[in-house]
Amino acid sequence: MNQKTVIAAALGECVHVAGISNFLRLAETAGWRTVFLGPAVPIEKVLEVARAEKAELIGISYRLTPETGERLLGQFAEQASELHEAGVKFVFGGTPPVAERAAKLGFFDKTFDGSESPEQVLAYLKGQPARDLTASDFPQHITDRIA
Ligand code: B12
Repeated sequence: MNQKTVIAAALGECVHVAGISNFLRLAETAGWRTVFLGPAVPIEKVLEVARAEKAELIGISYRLTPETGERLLGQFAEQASELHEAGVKFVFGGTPPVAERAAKLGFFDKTFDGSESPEQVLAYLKGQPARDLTASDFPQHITDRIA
């Protein structure tokens, strides 16, 4: 079965990539092929690579001024509308105020604001419905935790 590809980048002038690399690492454990475009990537470059890599999921991040982020994400959604209509999924990760504005665009399949646990992010990447975490999600014994 051919692997699905996810690409991810920090958009515009934002250089925050720690969260993106954590996300892509989880995506690898969920069986995705990952392409990391790094910090401060222009909109055009993200879309160019998305087409070249036949990405099925595109992750973008912005952690600076919320108002600037809102404008940039609006431009991104406009320029990515063709891919969006073709069924490519888009996800956003950022600070809570920017994530709130991203969610309001109604463009992103999912937005992450840092409050979600790695298990919840992994569940999304595996296409599993988000569910409330129970005690069993938090192994009680060190050996289980290490596993
Ligand atoms: C570390 C950090 C830095 C580091 C970045 C290092 C790096 N390589 O990423 C450095 C020192 C470079 C930095 C620089 C600056 N920073 Co800074 N930084 C932070 C900080 C503390 C951490 C952010 C982070 O990446 N956390 C990693 C977490 C989120 O990862 P995680 O939990 O594993 O994430 C999970 C999920 O949330 C999800 N996820 C997370 N990210 C993403 C992304 C995608 C695409 C997806 C799908 C999922 C996803 O999946 C992950 C796995 O489960 C934030 C505070 C914050 N809360 O954002 C401030 C913060 C973003 N920075 C801030 C600022 C102001 C700056 C500077 C302008 C400071 C300066 N004067 O130079 C510069 C900006 C430079 C620029 N042009 O971007 C402000 C922004 C405020 C604002 N409104 O603008 C913040 C909010 C701090 C603050 N409270 O003031 N910063």
